[in-house]
Amino acid sequence: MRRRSLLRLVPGALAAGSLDGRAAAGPAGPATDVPPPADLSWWREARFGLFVHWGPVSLRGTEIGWSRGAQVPVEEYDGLWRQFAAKEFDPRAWARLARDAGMRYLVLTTKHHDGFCLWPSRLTDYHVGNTPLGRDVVGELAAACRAEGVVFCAYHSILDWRHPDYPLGSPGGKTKKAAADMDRYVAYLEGQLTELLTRYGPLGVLWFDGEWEEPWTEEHGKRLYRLCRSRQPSVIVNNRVGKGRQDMAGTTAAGAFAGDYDTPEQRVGRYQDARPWESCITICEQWAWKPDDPMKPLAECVRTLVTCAGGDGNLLLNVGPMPDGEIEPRQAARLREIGGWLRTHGESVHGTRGGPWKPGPWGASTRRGEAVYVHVFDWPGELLVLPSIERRVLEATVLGGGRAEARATPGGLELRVAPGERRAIDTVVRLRLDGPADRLVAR
Ligand code: FHN
Repeated sequence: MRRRSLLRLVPGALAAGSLDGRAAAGPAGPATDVPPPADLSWWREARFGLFVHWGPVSLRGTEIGWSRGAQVPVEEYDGLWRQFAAKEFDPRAWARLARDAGMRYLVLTTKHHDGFCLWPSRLTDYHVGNTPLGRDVVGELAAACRAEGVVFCAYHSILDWRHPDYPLGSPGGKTKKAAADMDRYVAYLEGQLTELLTRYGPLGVLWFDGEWEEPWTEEHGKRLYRLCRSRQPSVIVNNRVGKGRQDMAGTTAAGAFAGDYDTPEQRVGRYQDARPWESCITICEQWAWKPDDPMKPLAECVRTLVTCAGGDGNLLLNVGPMPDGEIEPRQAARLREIGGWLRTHGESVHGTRGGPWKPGPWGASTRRGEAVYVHVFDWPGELLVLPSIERRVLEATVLGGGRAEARATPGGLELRVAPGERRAIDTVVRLRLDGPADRLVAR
């Protein structure tokens, strides 16, 4: 991906009263030739979603898209659909797993960089309908999500290294196609998005990707954004629709068309409350399934979620289902463990905003109404001392049970929880304040 030398981070300074549901426009003000950003309030409340990278490539256990013409010869890669039977594919089980993990939305790769479509598109033969599986994965999963109360969302790659009209090819966009026709490819892309936007009911988010290559322009991005919002006015569209994303930090360049939110990748975004963001991170290392792929421990998963929420952002945690259609049992078990933690601590994540104390080596904080949740990962000692806030603490308790003390001193707010009552992963101290917490300045 094209990398910019200088990382220009969006400053996290909190202007009092800016914690509302609507996405702020890009740093240089709203692009006038696209509709205003969508309403992100449900999505911001959700805080936690499941990312699913899946396709015939899972039969090879190599990385989706990128291994085409690299670890896997193009011909072999493009022939994998013939063995894609996925006999254990159970969309209801995927949706239920997301719900049990405490996730509120699910983003499925409808088409990744390899061009394979997980719905029976009328615009190509290279789709799941022609495989031994033969089922409409998008359609069935959208219905299953609705049945389980999980918002269904669609990932879609703008680039397509297999499509003859897309100018660049595998491996990794490093080859050129002499007979390509980008206008014809854009018509194909827009045609497929129209299928997705008109066949499967409301989509929560359109999660675009693969916008970084030269053939795709900002004008293409704005046109696609207009198409999506005209078909589904409430669909949320990420900042990978145009050319505004700067780098893997996922923030948007000043003045660029920004879509509705920023997308840090494989890292937790920095504290930012003026513009929504969501970190996408793999539960293992690869996006698509790989045998024995090292998996993140529970503590890391929980702390990553909490640090995203403490930075006023979302976490989209990724799994790659196996070729038989099952989500690997150890990954499913990890997700349920996260769900178990959220059953006790969910009030300190869902429906909260980040701050008033920005994430630090000690942990992070979140807030809602008159409550502030201090998430302590590592106690610096007997006390944790935080900068003072312009509110009195009326009561301090430990979520899940346990006593806590909060003492305002000239040196700051002192928090104390006896070692025996602390939690290994995250001790969540709930502070009840003498008024709303949303106007407290983050620091
Ligand atoms: O190349 C893709 C990658 O396979 C994966 O889909 C991630 C998810 O955000 N995005 C791209 C890399 O930036």
